[in-house]
Amino acid sequence: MPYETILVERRDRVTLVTLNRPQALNALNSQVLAELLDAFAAFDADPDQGCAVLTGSAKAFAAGADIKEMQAQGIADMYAADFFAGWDRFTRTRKPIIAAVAGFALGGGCELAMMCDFILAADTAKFGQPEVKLAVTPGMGGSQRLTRAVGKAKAMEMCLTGRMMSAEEAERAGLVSRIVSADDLVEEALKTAAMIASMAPLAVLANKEMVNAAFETGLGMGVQFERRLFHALFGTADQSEGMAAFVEKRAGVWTGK
Ligand code: CO8
Repeated sequence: MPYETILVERRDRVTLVTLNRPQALNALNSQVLAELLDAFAAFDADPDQGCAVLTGSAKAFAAGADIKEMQAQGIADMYAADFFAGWDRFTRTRKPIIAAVAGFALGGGCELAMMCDFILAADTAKFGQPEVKLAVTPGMGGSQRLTRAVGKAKAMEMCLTGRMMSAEEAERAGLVSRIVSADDLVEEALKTAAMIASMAPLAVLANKEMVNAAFETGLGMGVQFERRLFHALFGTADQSEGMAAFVEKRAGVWTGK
């Protein structure tokens, strides 16, 4: 499928996906969604790819869902099409995705960043859920993921006032894992992705799955789920190789088996 709204590059075992609608500050419309779903399905299915980076431009990661596309829609259109339910498929990508965010990550843009596995923020990043100013609400999971990430007080204030959070505040609140200078953002994200992609592939999948389970289960079930996945990895060739390599003071060589 040829893409018009995103750019996709493969760098060794890392896929770099760049949102590319500069005229609309990377606003997310149905075409962006379809192209992202296609690109990330291909990434997930490719055994040579281990981690992805999703980024935007220096000015905007994404300034939200496309207001001009939504403007004329009524409830019948939205409900019949289950508008934007396709984003749930994005969250089912099994391999890790790092969001590299510079500039505006607003509304659906903030929600998309939060659907990724972690966020690296440029010092220029600004996060917000300004939908209330359009007389609507977050619709791609923002009220839920932001609340889990930063707690009720900040999430409630941001959703009710639409105010933006700076990169520093976002890091303090736990929304982003690290801040890097805007000039270094994509290279740093690619470096981090390459490190993840160099790990044993099944262990990477298992680590992602178990951290995500923390959002869906209580503590007891979550700890049990972790222990069972930990046990399961002892059926893999890479576990034998990883532990032998440590004992023999050499680097592990992974087969993904
Ligand atoms: N949708 C469509 N177009 C947009 C959007 C957007 N979200 N954001 C910016 N643009 C367009 C502008 O209309 C403008 O286009 P044009 O040149 O044709 O007029 C172009 O991008 C540049 O934007 P500005 O001139 O406004 O740039 P500024 O630097 O002056 O301002 C801002 C930048 C502050 C980011 C400003 O553009 C802005 O406030 N944008 C809207 C932010 C917003 O409200 N986002 C939330 C959208 S609603 C949403 O995301 C809901 C998600 C859930 C939906 C799920 C449905 C089920």
